Amino acid sequence: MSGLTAAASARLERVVDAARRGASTPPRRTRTTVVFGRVLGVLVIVCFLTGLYSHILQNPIGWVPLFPRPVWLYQVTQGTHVLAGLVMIPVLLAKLWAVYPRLFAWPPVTGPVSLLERASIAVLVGASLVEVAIGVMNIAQWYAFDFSFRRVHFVLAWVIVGAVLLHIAVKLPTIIGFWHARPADPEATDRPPAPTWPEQPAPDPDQRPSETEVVSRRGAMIAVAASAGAIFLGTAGQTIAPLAPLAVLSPRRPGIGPQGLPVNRTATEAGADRAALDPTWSLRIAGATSTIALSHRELQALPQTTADLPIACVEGWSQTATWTGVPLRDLLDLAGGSTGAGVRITSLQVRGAFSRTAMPQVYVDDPLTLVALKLGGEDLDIDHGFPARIIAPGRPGVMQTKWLSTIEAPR
Ligand SMILES: Nc1nc2c(c(=O)[nH]1)N[C@H]1C(S)=C(S)[C@@H](COP(=O)(O)O)O[C@H]1N2
Ligand SMILES: [Mo]
Repeated sequence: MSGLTAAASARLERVVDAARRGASTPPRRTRTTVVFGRVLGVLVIVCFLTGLYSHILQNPIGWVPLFPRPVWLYQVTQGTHVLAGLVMIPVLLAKLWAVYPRLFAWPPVTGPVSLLERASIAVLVGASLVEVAIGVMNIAQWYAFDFSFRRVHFVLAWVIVGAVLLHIAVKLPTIIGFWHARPADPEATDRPPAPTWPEQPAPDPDQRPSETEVVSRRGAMIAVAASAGAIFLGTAGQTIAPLAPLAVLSPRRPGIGPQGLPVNRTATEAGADRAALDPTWSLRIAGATSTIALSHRELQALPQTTADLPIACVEGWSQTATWTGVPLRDLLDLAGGSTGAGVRITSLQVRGAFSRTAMPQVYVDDPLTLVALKLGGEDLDIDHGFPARIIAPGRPGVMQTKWLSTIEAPR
């Protein structure tokens, strides 16, 4: 038994030793780590802010104002969110590769600060990997897990940002020390000793990296930049129209689908097809003072508005199309106007999420919020929401309810 333990600990020592030696290979030099760290930091901030924006649009907070215009705002923020998250993958892996020997540093913890430091790194690494992995699964429409993607993605985002802040706080003395040691002070030859686990050690002018080290470090950077670039080009076309032909890595591409527009969930999948094709269908609208029901023909007889508006899916694809329909506020006016408290919208759909949405008042008031009947001048395809769907400016695709059944202003 004790022989086994001894063998195991000898083996562990060898692993730790090898890992430590790995730490001194040129591309893993601290500067590389710092560069990857900064790029990662920027991508994390971009993803966090754009993600927060998307979250607020879907879960409005009373005092936070919402902006329907510019109509392409969400298209840009969410496209950026998904692209930054995808490009992050090679950078995250490179950062892991660059710091991995430190994970074997011995002793693992030297005091309360180092404990905090190591804990923040462990949390950061773990949470980031899970965050990116479930994000990729989601945009690939592989909904394999039972938990709510949005809730977990949101909570992990805060965990990651907290760990980053903790990480920076712990490193602050090193960072400040580095800045103080830096000024061109010719007397400052006796620099403070480089900390044993520095993120940004004072550069030692006597130890310039050799030619080969520079090349391999550059090689590491080029490899990461190339894979990040390939991921960008292979997916950006899902939201940046001119790049569409290159979007070989993206699950949905602009222009592919009925009426030249992608579909997230078909009428059959949603169990909405029978009710949607029922000739006795009518849209029930409850306004401030009365409730009316309008048939497809009656809706078509009202004054129509045509506008170019994007469908901008939370999963990162977006496409602008020409929609024609009746402004929602005109319809509410036929039922006594709105109540100022937004509207509740229900779909004919019987299966799956998104059959109900709440629409805040700013969108109800916007003249471009339409009960759309046509797409590109033709009646809506059933998979785009025939007989009528909502299309509002600046809102996530998931709230652009298809196969409308009722619209009610809470009284
Ligand atoms: N009733 C209903 N409306 C819905 C959905 C749905 O599943 N059910 N999917 C939403 C999502 S996630 C998106 S991105 C858009 C896609 O619109 P499209 O299929 O017309 O392109 O519709 C939205 N409207
Ligand atoms: Mo979506």
